[in-house]
Amino acid sequence: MRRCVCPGSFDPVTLGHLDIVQRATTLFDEVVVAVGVNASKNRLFSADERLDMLRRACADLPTVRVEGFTGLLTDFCQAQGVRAIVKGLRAVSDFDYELQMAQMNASLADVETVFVPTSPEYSFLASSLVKEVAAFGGDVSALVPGFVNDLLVARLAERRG
Ligand code: COD
Repeated sequence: MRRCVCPGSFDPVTLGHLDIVQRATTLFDEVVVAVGVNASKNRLFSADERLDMLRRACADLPTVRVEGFTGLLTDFCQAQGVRAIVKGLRAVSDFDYELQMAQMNASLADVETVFVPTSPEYSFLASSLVKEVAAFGGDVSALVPGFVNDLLVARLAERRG
């Protein structure tokens, strides 16, 4: 069985992430979406919230499984018996860092990174920008699943107090 891992922080998940996950399902028999839950003070959504979001967003993709991971991604891949990491590439600016991570991961374990080019309509899309635009009242409803937009608006309203 051909399996891959699609890793990320997903804070929050965007349509750009989901496009890569959906396209990975056409290349691999099983896709493990790996939600990085390493401790960080700067997350808008908790690990459990991000896991719930991904499970809900991928509910209509039967070959997708969502798992959390801590520590090194390569340790997670080895524990899952997966040799392929699928990453989306948005622009040349992504490439330098993604190449560095791919080579580091390959040096740590027997894993290959497969790069999937972003769909043009999502090439500008990043979780960080979605949060920034939403925090200033901008409409990001076309960029994230509807329920994620609702959670985002509610969380930012809570934060504003
Ligand atoms: N179009 C296409 N792809 C996209 C888009 C988009 N609009 N937006 C995001 N993506 C893809 C990219 O491939 C990106 O890498 C991935 O989705 C995840 O994006 P984020 O922003 O949710 O996640 P990151 O970049 O914060 O996640 C980084 C990891 C958690 C994968 C990384 O930090 C990691 O592997 N951490 C574990 C610790 C480790 O092993 N460190 C050593 C690394 S060499």
